[in-house]
Amino acid sequence: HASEAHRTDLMTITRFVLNEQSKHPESRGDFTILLNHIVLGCKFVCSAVNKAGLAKLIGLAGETNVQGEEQKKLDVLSNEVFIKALVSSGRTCILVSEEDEEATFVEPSLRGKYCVVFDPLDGSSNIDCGVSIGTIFGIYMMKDSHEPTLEDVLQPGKNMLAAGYCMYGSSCTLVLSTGSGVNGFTLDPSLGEFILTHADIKIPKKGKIYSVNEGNAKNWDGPTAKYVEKCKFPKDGSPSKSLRYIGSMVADVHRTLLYGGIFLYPADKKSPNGKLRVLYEVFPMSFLMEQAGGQAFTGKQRALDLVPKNIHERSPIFLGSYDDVEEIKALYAAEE
Ligand code: AHM
Ligand code: MG
Repeated sequence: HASEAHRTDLMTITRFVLNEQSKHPESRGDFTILLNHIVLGCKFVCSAVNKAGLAKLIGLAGETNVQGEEQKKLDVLSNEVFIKALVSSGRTCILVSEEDEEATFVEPSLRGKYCVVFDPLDGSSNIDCGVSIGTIFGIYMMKDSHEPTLEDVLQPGKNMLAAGYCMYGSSCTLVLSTGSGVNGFTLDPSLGEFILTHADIKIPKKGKIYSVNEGNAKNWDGPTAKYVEKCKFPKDGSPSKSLRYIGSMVADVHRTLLYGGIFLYPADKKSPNGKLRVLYEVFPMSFLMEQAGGQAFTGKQRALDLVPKNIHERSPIFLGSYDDVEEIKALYAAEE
């Protein structure tokens, strides 16, 4: 009985990834071990976010608690947890975090073959008011296992082996792609396990929602302005689109993935490269979008073809439903 199987035969994220990896005869479980450490970080951050209001973890950086220890801000704490979990996995070599100016090179005795780029807690403006925030990550394989250099992480997004995010929202949801589709897992707090709840996510071919910070409109370029105008006042008789904008990339992208539509963080006159970071925001989300049947475009090219020159580089990004991104591509092509 299928329904009974659902209740007793739990597809945890570890089991799921082990199944996937078993298709690769050369795999020795290293990826599964790495992922387990990422999952540990996500569970920790989830629990810290849930307790944040109560435990006064928020906004107290610099202050001391009763034990005389310094209280850490949630984003600083999350970063430390991920760095320590990733290093101790023994499977990583280079770590790039939004929180750290410099990349972390893992000491030789703990070194593995993977590079992880991540934003431990994205959506900082939403932390203090309890709105959804998330962790974003991407995984590369070292080019060669000799001396690691920054070149190992300054690779185009299409070279990523895996990417994902975890959203700390009304439930804790981890969305992952290892390059063969996209799957979503929800944390069962009573088990402490992520259970497969969204198998093989495909983004609708066309959506009814656009998602952008319209407060920046006065500084937009022509194609972005034209596109948003079309969303509001379509000339072809199609219905106008709804606007949804949380200001938390993970939440805005998650909704876009499930409901369809487009998420935009364009260039503007004040920030000619947009706001979002190539390595740990734009690439992982673009990887997931493509794996779900959508597209990701920078205004000039396929986002995953970008080759970043430095680890904190930014890029404009338009991502979401295939047809919607096709429209913005056409507007940029007409500009040239
Ligand atoms: P952060 O890394 O400081 O949290 O900034 C990234 C966030 C994204 O989650 C979100 O898409 C974007 O910034 C929102 O920016 P804005 O407030 O300019 O609309
Ligand atoms: Mg961020």
